Amino acid sequence: MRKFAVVVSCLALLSGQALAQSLPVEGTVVKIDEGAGKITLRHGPIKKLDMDEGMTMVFRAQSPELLKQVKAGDKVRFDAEKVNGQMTVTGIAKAK
Ligand SMILES: [Cu+2]
Repeated sequence: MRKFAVVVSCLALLSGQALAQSLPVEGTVVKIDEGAGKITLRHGPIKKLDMDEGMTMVFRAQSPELLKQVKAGDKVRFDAEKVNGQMTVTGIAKAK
């Protein structure tokens, strides 16, 4: 049983890293507001959203689960899209 647990945790780690690499934007979590479903991120340029320079801004979280994966002060990688006119984080993971 112990061996099985080790294998499972390795898989979880690997998929976490693969996920982080598929997330194109680097940032740092400034603040999380779980009640409002919002996250404040300091981030680098996001060309597809016409942000040519880094900035600090509030994003809506696509799902509440996203906000449980990181905390204020974490360095992260994330992806964002404009959904119904609102800048929305669609994926986020703690960066190494
Ligand atoms: Cu921005």
